[in-house]
Amino acid sequence: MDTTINPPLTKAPRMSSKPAAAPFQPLLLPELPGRARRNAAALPTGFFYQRDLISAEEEAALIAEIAKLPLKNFQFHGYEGNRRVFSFGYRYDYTRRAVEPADAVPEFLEPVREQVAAFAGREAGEFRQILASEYAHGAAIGWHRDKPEFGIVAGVSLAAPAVLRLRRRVGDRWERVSQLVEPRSAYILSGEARHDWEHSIVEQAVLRYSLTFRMLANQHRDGA
Ligand SMILES: O=C(O)CCC(=O)C(=O)O
Repeated sequence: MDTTINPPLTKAPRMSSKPAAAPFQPLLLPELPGRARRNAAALPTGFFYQRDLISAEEEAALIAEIAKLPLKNFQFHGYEGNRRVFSFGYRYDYTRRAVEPADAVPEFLEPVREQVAAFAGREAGEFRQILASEYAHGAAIGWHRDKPEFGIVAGVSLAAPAVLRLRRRVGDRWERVSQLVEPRSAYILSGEARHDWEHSIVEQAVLRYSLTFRMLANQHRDGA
């Protein structure tokens, strides 16, 4: 990774156009199994969480637009995931193992991209990919690290909460922590959280949408 272009965030960013953000407060979940709870001392360096990044009205408008998209089941090396997705800006083709251009980012996503960028202390245009995901009842996302072609990653949750799990290998055990990601909240994966830890979303009990904003690891790839 070119860290001059995509450096890890080192401090909790602040939003500029909203009232002062509530202090960063990891929500360690009481229902975690004992082993995970013991390991859940702190969230990884480079992970940031912000409640109420967007308003309820903004959330409702985003859900209405996302529900209209031609969402398709997630395709992964010939397997079909049970969440449905649509990519803007760029998409990752798992067959070709490459980042490919996708539809232009639509107007309706610009305000939330601005809010995410303000939270991350970056420019909106740096978040070149936006992935809209729909998790119907029973949908989940397994353990993974985002592809190395992407840089800093941010997620906005809509409609329902979810449990975002994080883990990393430490010797012969897994260090684990979980964060409840509430509707209208945002999280950032940068630095260690992005590159050393895997993350997953626990199977959903109720319909949830998310928007995943990704920088490219090499922002110069298309002349920017
Ligand atoms: O829904 C989320 O917040 C997680 C999305 C995610 O991990 C991904 O698209 O790679």
